[in-house]
Amino acid sequence: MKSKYIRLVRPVAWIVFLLPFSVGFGIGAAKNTNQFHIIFALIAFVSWMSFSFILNSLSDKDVDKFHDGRAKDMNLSNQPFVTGEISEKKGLFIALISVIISLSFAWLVNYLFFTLFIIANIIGYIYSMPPTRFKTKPVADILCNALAAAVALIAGLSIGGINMNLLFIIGTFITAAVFYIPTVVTDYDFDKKVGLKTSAVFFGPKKILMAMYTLTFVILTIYTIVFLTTNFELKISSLIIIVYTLIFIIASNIKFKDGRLYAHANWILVPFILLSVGYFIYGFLKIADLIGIS
Ligand code: GPP
Ligand code: MG
Repeated sequence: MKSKYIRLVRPVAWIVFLLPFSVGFGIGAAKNTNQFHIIFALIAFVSWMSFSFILNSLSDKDVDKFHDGRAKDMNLSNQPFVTGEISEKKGLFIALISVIISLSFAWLVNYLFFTLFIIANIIGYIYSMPPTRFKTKPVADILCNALAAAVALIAGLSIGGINMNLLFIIGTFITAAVFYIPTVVTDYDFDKKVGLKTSAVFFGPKKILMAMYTLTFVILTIYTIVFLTTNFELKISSLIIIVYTLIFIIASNIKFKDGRLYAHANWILVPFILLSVGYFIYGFLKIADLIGIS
């Protein structure tokens, strides 16, 4: 089994937020982007994720013990607060160190990046921890993830600091909501059994998937406008998002049977990691002045 610290912070699951962050980095990067800022930004990102996932494991300790290993990056019943390999006190201590590192390095990037990382860490906290524990509140669970993805995108953009497009940012927020919905529908049986009132449990899987189709229509409209009105790299990005969202929606629809959705985590994880790597390479090529944009 993986190290208890890996099971504590769940790096594979970070990929979900790495994608908007790397898209932002790729699009925002420029010839004069400070390379130290990229390293500082990555440390801030990793520590933010570590903080958010430790708190999530801690607050989910009593429900994760019933997890059967399905549809996740790991079998959550093996997370170290469930197995007792890491004490709550030690976990909280590592979380505290993580948030301090995250904000300290964010401070070294720029003011906007720092402000966004304060917000990102607050979202990580209120999503999992009482009294808010938004992961168990209908709509709030979706909004937290969508907002965290949008914040990650803007933070990524702010590293290089160019090419911010409001419509593209709004599109990212809605796209993140659309990608989050099937995951919460997949968790439906488990969340219902353990008494968590997520959006899927509250509205029912069918209704929440209907909301997803409506939002997909909004996404297609937004990215079509971005495609028609912006430069080459935003055009390509819009096209990628349109095509992948459509494939994802159709795949989710095919897999939805008898009011249940059993979607393997790899439908998200594999394309997300490939796209993240692609955008990082693209950003570095721009910084090295090997690619120009028009
Ligand atoms: C997983 O939540 C944890 C996160 C999505 C981290 C939250 C961080 C943000 C910045 C929003 P979960 O408990 O709903 O899912 P899992 O069952 O995978 O732990
Ligand atoms: Mg959890």
